[in-house]
Amino acid sequence: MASSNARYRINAVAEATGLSTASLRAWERRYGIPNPTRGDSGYRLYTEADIDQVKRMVELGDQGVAPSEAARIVRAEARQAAAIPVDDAPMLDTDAYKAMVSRLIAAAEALDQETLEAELYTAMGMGSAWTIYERILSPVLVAVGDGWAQGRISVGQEHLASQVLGTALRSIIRLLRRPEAGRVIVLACVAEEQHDLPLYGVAVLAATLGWQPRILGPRTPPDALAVVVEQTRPSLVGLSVTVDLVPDDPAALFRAYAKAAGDVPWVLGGARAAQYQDVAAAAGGQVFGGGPAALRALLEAH
Ligand code: B12
Repeated sequence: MASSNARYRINAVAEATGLSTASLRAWERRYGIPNPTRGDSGYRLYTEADIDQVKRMVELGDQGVAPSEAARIVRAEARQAAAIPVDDAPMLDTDAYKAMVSRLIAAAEALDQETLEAELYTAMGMGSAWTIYERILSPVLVAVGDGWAQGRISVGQEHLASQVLGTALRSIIRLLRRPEAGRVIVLACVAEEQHDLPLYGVAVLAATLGWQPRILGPRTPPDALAVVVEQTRPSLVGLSVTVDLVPDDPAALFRAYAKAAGDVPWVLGGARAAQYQDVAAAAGGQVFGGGPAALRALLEAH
């Protein structure tokens, strides 16, 4: 019996994922992903989630992960995603969050990926998606960064932490996606900026408030942003800068981003946004320097 939102036939899934219909059937047989249902006519019918899972396996495959391992990761992410309450979950007491943050940092310092993932799975049940970001993921990332800056944490430990937490954040965003969601917000890092995880924080709150986040990620040049703005017609563009970038001509850089945004309002945020206040404002952008409450107000104001 086909489930209500299983509506894609195998050819459409092949087109959407870039996999042949033969590979889709082979993966189904070997790895249980995808897992289509059968329509009254006996044809395989796939859901959006099936397509997402196949795309995720392809993405992992492109990173050199073997299909069987990729299937294990996709299933773990689906279990993790299923454990995340969306928004009105009760808050726990502060000590519970602090204890979880310490356990996650300890697992990262021990380079213990299994414990890190298992603790993250537990953390996913500790509040709304935004609460999990604000009270657990963000404090862990800041602590890891400070540990790195003070020489207590190695680049390897920092990379493991940001990779595993990054994967969890991408799962959260995937879970928060609402087909009926309204306006699009395009989120991108400026010029040479590699820190895209802060954008995922913004996207978690935006998605919780009914936005459709489109995350372009690190180092997005103005002309690439222009194409995405043209095609997606967003209601807001969010740019992020976290480290001291030394663009040759910051004024010209932000004029180029302003041109890329066109008539769409754009906001510059991130740990280092304030230093571009004048040039960004002169180019017509708003510079955001507030905390979580201000971020919510900004997203609700647009
Ligand atoms: C993970 C990480 C990396 C990863 C990036 C992983 C990724 N994909 O993002 C890698 C390894 C690539 C990296 C590289 C570097 N990093 Co680094 N990194 C970090 C770390 C540990 C976490 C970053 C993170 O995820 N933050 C998430 C949260 C905590 O960020 P947030 O700023 O609170 O974001 C919120 C707000 O700022 C706001 N916001 C942010 N963007 C926007 C945009 C809009 C539109 C709006 C409205 C709001 C908004 O909302 C967000 C959500 O609440 C930080 C530590 C830290 N304190 O952040 C160091 C840190 C940022 N890195 C640092 C440095 C120095 C570097 C390197 C220069 C190191 C080197 N020598 O190579 C390179 C720079 C590369 C580059 N060109 O960008 C320093 C920066 C110091 C400074 N300010 O200049 C930090 C602070 C570490 C430290 N304590 O010294 N890093």
